[in-house]
Amino acid sequence: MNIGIVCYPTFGGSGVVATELGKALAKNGHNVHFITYSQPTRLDFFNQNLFYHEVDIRTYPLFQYPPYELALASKMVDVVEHENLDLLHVHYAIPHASAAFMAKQILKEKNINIPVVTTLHGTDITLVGKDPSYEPVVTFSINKSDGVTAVSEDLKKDTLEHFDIYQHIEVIPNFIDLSRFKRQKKEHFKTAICPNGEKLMVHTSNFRKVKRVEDVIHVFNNVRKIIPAKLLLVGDGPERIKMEKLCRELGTCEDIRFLGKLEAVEEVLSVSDLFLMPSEKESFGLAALEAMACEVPVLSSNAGGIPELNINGVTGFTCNVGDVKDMTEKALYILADEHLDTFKKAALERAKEFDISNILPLYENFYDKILKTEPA
Ligand code: GMT
Repeated sequence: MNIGIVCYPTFGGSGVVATELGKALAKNGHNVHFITYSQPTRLDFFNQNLFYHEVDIRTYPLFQYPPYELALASKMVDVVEHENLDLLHVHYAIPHASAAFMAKQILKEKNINIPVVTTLHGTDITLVGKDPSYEPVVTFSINKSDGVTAVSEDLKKDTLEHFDIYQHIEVIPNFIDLSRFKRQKKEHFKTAICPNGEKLMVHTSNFRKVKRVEDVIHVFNNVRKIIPAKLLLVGDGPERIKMEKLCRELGTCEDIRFLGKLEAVEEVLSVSDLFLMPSEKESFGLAALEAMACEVPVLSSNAGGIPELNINGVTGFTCNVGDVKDMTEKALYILADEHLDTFKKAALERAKEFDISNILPLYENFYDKILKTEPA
């Protein structure tokens, strides 16, 4: 198949899923054409079946806001036509699904039918999409897609509850490449960070409000009063400065390291004992899956689709959003020497169910089904 993938090229979960999916499809013999405004962060290797097309965004003094959606639609038209694409797969509804609809209509005028698959990732539905300034376009472009997937049952439910959707939504969960995400021998790194055998807690995110990084710091602060522990914070974003201030106020700075946007996050996960994800909303929780693949148990909130991944009492615990007291108790339970290994093993076993080899065929079968459907 010749497949076009449209996504955000950044560190965000939707871009990571889209890029890793494209890479896996290419390894399976498909030609994959990425269409984005810059090279996707995880598109970091050469494969003869992988192609990248950059969206040219021309600005003009009249434009207070350069019309990215138009430039993207035009690029989609160009790539579909000249690379003979069979299907466009757009990740994140805004503005990719509506740009794809426009491209599809333009191509129809040229007697080209291009099926569009839209994957909903989370904030395009749970936060931004619901906003009245976007809702009508989001509803329309989901309904006009030829196929729609969501990354969890919870996200599907949320979409059907908040938007007037008549299109079927197929749930295809996030996945992990276990050949990359696995526990590596990095003991020297652990000794450098935890010289006295402290337990190592870790959080990775884009430091947006919805991630509740302050709960991570409060839970850590409570834990370290009882057992020796350190905390690594990976990623960066709008809440970072406030979080640094909070560490200073709590006097925890010497036990916390802000590592910024790390590419080789699996190296940090390889030496960690507990991953924290106290998010207010989370459609799936890809970062938690990456941790579990590296044998790290997860202490999370029970928001959104997280409980579909993190099994309460088995691979970690799921607590009510903001319940720092409960999270502290559960963190101490997991970190206890007599429990930790059992949780670590269970986390890995659960992660194996989401290996790319199990999830890739779900996308391929879905594409086949869409391609066999007569155009409306
Ligand atoms: O978590 C973020 O803020 C990034 C966001 C994105 O769109 O890039 O991630 C969303 O998509 C991921 C991949 O499908 C999911 O694993 C995340 O749970 C989801 N984030 C939220 O729902 C907040």
